Amino acid sequence: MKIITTHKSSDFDALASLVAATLIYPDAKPVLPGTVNANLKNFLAIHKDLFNLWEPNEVNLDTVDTLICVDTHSWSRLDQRLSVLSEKSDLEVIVWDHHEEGDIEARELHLAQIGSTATMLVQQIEKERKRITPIQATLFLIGIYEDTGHLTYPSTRPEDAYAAGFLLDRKADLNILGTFLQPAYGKKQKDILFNMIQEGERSEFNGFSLSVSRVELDGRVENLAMVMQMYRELMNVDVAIGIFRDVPKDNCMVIGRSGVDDINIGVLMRSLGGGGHPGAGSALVKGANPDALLETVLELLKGNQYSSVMLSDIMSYPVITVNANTPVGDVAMMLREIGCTGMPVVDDNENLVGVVSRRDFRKVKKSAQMQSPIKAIMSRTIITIDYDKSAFEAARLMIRHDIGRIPVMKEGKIIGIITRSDAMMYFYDLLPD
Ligand SMILES: [Mn+2]
Repeated sequence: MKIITTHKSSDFDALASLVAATLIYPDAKPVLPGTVNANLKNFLAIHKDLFNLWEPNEVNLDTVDTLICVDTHSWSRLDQRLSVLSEKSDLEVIVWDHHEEGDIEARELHLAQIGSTATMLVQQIEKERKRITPIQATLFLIGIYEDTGHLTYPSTRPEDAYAAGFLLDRKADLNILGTFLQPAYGKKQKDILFNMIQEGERSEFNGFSLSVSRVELDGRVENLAMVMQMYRELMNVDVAIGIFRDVPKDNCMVIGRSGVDDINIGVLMRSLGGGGHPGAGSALVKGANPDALLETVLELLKGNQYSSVMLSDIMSYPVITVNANTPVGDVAMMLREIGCTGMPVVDDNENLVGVVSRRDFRKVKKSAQMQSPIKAIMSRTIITIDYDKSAFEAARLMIRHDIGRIPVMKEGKIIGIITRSDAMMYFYDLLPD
């Protein structure tokens, strides 16, 4: 006999994967672990009969020759009643999982770095052209949405969004989905936020306002990121830090939010082993003492290691400039050779006197003009930025003046140039460390 199973404390991705696997392996029995999470319990209260699920003690394990594991491949995460299977030497094992770690050895191992396991199985269903009902499509979509935070978590891959599109096309019902997915801001989140505000300590550092809260959680809570966002807004501070200690798991989740250019939360979180963006980030620290962790965070904040990347770190240099008397034709050739769309124009003393970009060459009407000095067609409105300003400021200038490159100045001299792609590299966190 073949059975399919998934991890205990099953969530929607687990159930979705379990049911999806029955379409790929129609001769296998889906075995749901005895413990499922609260949302799933509500869902099953209504939908259980539709899926023909089995309990572990309803299966004669002696006759099981094939085990298909979905959304986990760790023996310790399976229902304990199935653990005897680990001693079967001739057991055929097939795994579909998006978790990297696991100790179940499989003959057929399907692992992917993807937002949800349901996505992997939906891809397979699509490939095999299996028919799915609207209810199945709804369940699979709930699985994907739950594990990807409605396609917003950083772990989300294009495949998750494609699978979601495929399921909507197969009539997944968004109303049902809304009913069973935990409301983003529910009672649990409200209680946590209330506690945080009551206990939040407001302080100042390096001229910025900061609010910090430590919270003890009894297990996993969804959407803490959103709670943090609201916390920073309500406390009305530049920087907000939350340390959430998951007591049963003995780990701490640090979540930060910053509303100012000079404090880069992503950099701070990276030094704690996490990640993020200038305005928001998080890190999961195992076995940490929240007080010690808070101290580390404060030290990082105060110790300048957080400090926003300065333009001089991300700008392009050396800058290729052109003398104002260079003939237009020569400049055109230079630009083509170096593959640039524009460059700063300087006088004989290397002072910036203008900028020339491809657009300016449209002013050239007669070929004789190719001999004129570049200063005849260059643009004399010069927008520059000082080297100690932030990437945010550079981006704001680019948007306001509709320009794609800004000379970076130090004591009146050009020391570099910041382009749109430099700024994008920064905002999308693509800078090499
Ligand atoms: Mn999952």
